[in-house]
Amino acid sequence: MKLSIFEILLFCLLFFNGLHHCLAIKRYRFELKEEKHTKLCNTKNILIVNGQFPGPTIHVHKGETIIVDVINSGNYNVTIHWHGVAMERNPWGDGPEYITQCPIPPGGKFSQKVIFTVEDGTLWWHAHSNWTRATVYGAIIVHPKHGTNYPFPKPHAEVPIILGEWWKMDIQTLYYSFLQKGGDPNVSDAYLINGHPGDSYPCSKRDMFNLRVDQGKTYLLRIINSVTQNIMFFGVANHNLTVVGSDGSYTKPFTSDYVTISPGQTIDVLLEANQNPNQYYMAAKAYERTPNVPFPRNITTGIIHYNGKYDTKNTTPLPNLPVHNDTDASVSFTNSLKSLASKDHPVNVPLDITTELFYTLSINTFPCEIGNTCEGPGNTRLAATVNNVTFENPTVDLLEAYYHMINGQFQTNFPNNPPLKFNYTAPNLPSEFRSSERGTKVKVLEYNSTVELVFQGTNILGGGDHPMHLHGYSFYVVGSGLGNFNKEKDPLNYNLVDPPYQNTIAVPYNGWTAIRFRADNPGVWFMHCHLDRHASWGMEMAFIVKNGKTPESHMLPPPPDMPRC
Ligand SMILES: *[C@@H]1O[C@H](CO)[C@@H](O)[C@H](O)[C@H]1NC(C)=O
Ligand SMILES: *[C@@H]1O[C@H](CO)[C@@H](O)[C@H](O)[C@H]1NC(C)=O
Ligand SMILES: *[C@@H]1O[C@H](CO)[C@@H](O)[C@H](O)[C@H]1NC(C)=O
Ligand SMILES: *[C@@H]1O[C@H](CO)[C@@H](O)[C@H](O)[C@H]1NC(C)=O
Ligand SMILES: *[C@@H]1O[C@H](CO)[C@@H](O)[C@H](O)[C@H]1NC(C)=O
Ligand SMILES: *[C@@H]1O[C@H](CO)[C@@H](O)[C@H](O)[C@H]1NC(C)=O
Ligand SMILES: *[C@@H]1O[C@H](CO)[C@@H](O)[C@H](O)[C@H]1NC(C)=O
Ligand SMILES: *[C@@H]1O[C@H](CO)[C@@H](O)[C@H](O)[C@H]1NC(C)=O
Ligand SMILES: *[C@@H]1O[C@H](CO)[C@@H](O)[C@H](O)[C@H]1NC(C)=O
Ligand SMILES: [Cu+2]
Repeated sequence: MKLSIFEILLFCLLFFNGLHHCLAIKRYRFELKEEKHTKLCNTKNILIVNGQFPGPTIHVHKGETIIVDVINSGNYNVTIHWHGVAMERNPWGDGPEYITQCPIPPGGKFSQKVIFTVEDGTLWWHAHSNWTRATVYGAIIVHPKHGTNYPFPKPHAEVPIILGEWWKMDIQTLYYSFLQKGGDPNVSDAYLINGHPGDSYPCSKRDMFNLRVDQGKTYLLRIINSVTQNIMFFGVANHNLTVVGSDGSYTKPFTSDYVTISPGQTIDVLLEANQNPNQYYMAAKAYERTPNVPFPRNITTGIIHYNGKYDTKNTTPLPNLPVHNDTDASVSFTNSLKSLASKDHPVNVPLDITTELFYTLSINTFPCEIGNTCEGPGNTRLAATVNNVTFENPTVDLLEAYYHMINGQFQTNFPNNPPLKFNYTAPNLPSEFRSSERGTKVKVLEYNSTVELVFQGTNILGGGDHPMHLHGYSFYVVGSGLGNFNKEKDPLNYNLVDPPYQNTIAVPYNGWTAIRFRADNPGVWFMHCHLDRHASWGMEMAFIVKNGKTPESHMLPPPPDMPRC
């Protein structure tokens, strides 16, 4: 079919909000396929994009729209999510399986329109279908608008540092065995930096990420945590890091010798190559506070390699990272994040709150099926909840069910408060608290309502840190603390001046975190813990944000090639 220029222009105006966007539109091709990869002396097939691991980096400028043609040449259903991209009015392209779309079947294709608006900095993309994200991920770099600069001196070079995880076994096998046994998943065999385990793992001595630097120059490291089961500490030996951004938003610069980064988060840091020419380790390791939760204890390493002549046999020490259960170190880094709050990068924290929500986050149990044995405590099956509801996927995705009013897929009675008030963080909570209710419940928000949501971690079954991720929005993190949230006292200490603007925030172990956002992006938006085991146990829910009154505040129509269930 041939289109006339007039038809092309009309098409542009209708679908891409104007000609400029249409002509500037960049297309990416993402082909997913199982391919051979070697790590830790073991070769196996993994699902990857365009033969690359980590996958390709997407480069855009602030405010651009791109189209990614996702082609599934693999053997399993899959979906791709653009993590941290608000996707204004376009939940259709967001990606979470059974929330905004049905999976792309093997042999299928879906062209996702990814709409960038306010995002500025580092984000990432990953699969959002069971645990396929373990190998399917890559960086998204949002450069400043043409003709504008960073709010810091231009670095000599920019480098994504993607933390990942590697299992010797197949991910589907891992996932099904996890679901079947009802306990914690088998821990991974290695952490990775840009796909490389590094020399603390036997068989990987030479498989190490290597960054060459010139003395006297400054490098922007765009750190992304794509690990599936742990918050991580990261650092570079003998070097301080100056944090300048997080989750696609600039921060007030601050200096630290380590970074705490949750799965889902990005942290941008400036590394000044200001030491004697040598080789210096970078390293990452797990933060895990919950006693008895198994986690990989080894570190992953990479090398900062100064250009020049020196004796490379002089091994430098590893960076001095906090101990694995140092909650103070984890929390104090996160609490240092502040928005830039400048004239060019203002904050817009909602001050008049119309919708107050209080959500508890718990690890729970279900009885094991009769005749089966389960690995949860006392022969139970582990579960997890938000306000005591264990989320279950619908059979038709929520967005489709909402848009086409298909009955019976979800209920709109997600509770604003937990069903029971108790001392959430007290030791030895009664074992009756461990059971939960299964359901597919959503919270409906009026368009333009201003939401305050307080997450409260509970100590049911020992507590945990929960990196909570909201799709469709970034939110201001106005407060956080250890213990129980105090409705009278804690709001007095909220930061309403320069709170960080995040899409993922770790609710501390037996603590709370308060976030605020304006519900001005209509659609169906998933919210979940970004530790995959907690999400798979049910620590998930979704918001439906209604359309506003004007056509510009309505969801866009669905694209013609939405995958079907
Ligand atoms: C994902 O997991 C569910 C069970 O939770 C299963 O029914 C479904 O087949 C899985 N999808 C793929 C692609 O493995
Ligand atoms: C998980 O780990 C256990 C203990 O190390 C091992 O026996 C089991 O085979 C592993 N499971 C899978 C699916 O590999
Ligand atoms: C962890 O690191 C130690 C010391 O480098 C090494 O001996 C050990 O084999 C590593 N463990 C794994 C699982 O690779
Ligand atoms: C890192 O920063 C700390 C605190 O500002 C300072 O004491 C230390 O000397 C710095 N280290 C390096 C290697 O610059
Ligand atoms: C941290 O772990 C160490 C063992 O490695 C233990 O002795 C200590 O009590 C733990 N601290 C906390 C706060 O759990
Ligand atoms: C909750 O439990 C903690 C830990 O035992 C205790 O310190 C605190 O006083 C309790 N709070 C209330 C309101 O009972
Ligand atoms: C959660 O719901 C279950 C089932 O209704 C109930 O037995 C349990 O007590 C509830 N737990 C809490 C902490 O509200
Ligand atoms: C949203 O609400 C604010 C007040 O909180 C109001 O100023 C603004 O006009 C509203 N926007 C829309 C599109 O309704
Ligand atoms: C793939 O997705 C389709 C559509 O939702 C579903 O019917 C099918 O069971 C899925 N296959 C697997 C293996 O999960
Ligand atoms: Cu969690």
